[in-house]
Amino acid sequence: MELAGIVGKANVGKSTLFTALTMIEVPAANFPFTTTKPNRGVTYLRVTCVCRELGVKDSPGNSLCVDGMRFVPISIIDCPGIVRGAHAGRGMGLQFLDEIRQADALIVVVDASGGTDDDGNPVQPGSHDPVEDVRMVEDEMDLWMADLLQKDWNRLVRLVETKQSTFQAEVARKMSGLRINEQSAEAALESAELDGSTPSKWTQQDVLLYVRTLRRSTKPMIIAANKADVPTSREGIRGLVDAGYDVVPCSAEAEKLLRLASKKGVLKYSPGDESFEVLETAKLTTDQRRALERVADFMARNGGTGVQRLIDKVYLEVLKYVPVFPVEDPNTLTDSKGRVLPDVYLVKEGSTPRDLAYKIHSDLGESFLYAVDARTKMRLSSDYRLKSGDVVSIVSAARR
Ligand SMILES: Nc1nc2c(ncn2[C@@H]2O[C@H](COP(=O)(O)OP(=O)(O)O)[C@@H](O)[C@H]2O)c(=O)[nH]1
Ligand SMILES: [Mg+2]
Repeated sequence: MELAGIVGKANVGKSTLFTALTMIEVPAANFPFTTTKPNRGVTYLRVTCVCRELGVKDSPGNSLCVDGMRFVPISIIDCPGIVRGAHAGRGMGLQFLDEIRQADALIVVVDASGGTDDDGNPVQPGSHDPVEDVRMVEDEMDLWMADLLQKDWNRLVRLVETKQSTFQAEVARKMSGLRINEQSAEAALESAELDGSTPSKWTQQDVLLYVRTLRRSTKPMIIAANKADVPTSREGIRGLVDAGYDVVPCSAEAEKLLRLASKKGVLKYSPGDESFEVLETAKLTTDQRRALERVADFMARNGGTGVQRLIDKVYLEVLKYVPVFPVEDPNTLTDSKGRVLPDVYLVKEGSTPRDLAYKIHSDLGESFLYAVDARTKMRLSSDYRLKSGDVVSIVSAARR
C-alpha cells in the first residue's frame, strides 16, 4: 500500500491531523491490513467512482464507495517532532527520519498562524514565519542524506573512478532503504548538472546540491498549512505560497471535530465535503453549536477543512498517480467472485496495462497478453497509457 509520512516540528498539529485522517467508520476487518504501531494508520484517497457513470451498484473490495465517491486506502505515519540538529542526534534525532524511509511523499505540517516557535512553544500568533519550519525539515533531511552518501565516501570514489562501479549504482546501494534506485540516482546527477564519474572533485556544496535534488524527486513534499482557522494564518499561507511550496491550507482540529460528530451521528459529513449538515441540533450544547458554527464559517472560506485535499493532492497532483478499476469480466464488470468494480489500483502516470498487471500480481504481469477497455470492449494497444477512471480487463496466458 502507498505510504505518506506526517512530519514537522512540535505542536503544529501533526497528531491532531493523524487522528483526524485515521478516524474512519470502516470495519477494519474488511481490509487485509492491520495497524501494527500506534503511530501508523490508514487514511483514504478520495476519487470519483465510476459506478454512477456506468449505471451499476458496486461491491467494493479493496476500497469503499460512499455516495459515488471511492475511498482508496493509504498508510500514514505520524512521526516524532523534529528540531534543528536532528540529523546530528538533537531531540528525537534521527528517529523521525528512520520512520519515513519507505514513504512515497511527506506531508510537512506547519503552524501557518505563526504561533509556535522553533522548539514548539506557543508564541504570539503571527510572530513566527512558517517558511522557516519547512526549510528546517528540508535542511535536516538533506544533511542526513549527505551523511549517508558520504559514509565510506573514499571507497565510493575508488570504485567509481576505477570503473568497477558507477556513481548511481553506489548511491542506489547506500540508499535502497529509502527506496531510491539507480534510475532516480542517475536522474538527479543530470538535473543537478554534476559529473558522477569524478566524485573526488566534488565539493561539500556539490554533495548537498546532489542530495537536495535527489530528495526532491524521491520524497516530494506537500505543506499542510495547519491552524488556517486562526486569522493570522493568512500571511503565513501567502509566505509559503510565495516561497514556491505546494501548500494546502487546512484545519486538522476542525476535521477531527467533524469526524467525531459524524461518528456519533450528530451530523452528516464525508471527508472532503465542502460543508456538513447537522442532523440532531437538539442534542447539541450551546458551546458545541458555537464550535460547529465556527467550523462552518472556516469551511465556507476555505472550501472545506482542507484535510482530505492534502491526501488527494499528494497522490493525484504531486505523485501523479492514476486511479484505475481492474475487472475480470469486461461485460459484467466483475471479478472472479462476482463482485462489481471491486478494486481501485493507483498506478504512476504513464503506466501501461502491463504495468497495472504487474502491480496487481507479478504472475499476472508475467503472463499478461493484452487488456480490454471495459467501456468500449476494445483491445488496448501495448503502449496505451492508463487514464484516471479507466476500467480494464487483463487477459493473461494463465487465465485462458
Ligand atoms: N487552532 C487550531 N489549533 C490546532 C489545530 N490543529 C491542532 N491544533 C492545536 O495545536 C496543538 C498541538 O497539536 P498536536 O496535534 O499535539 O501537535 P503535534 O505536536 O505536532 O503532534 C494542540 O493544542 C492542538 O489542539 C488547528 O487546525 N487549529
Ligand atoms: Mg504529536
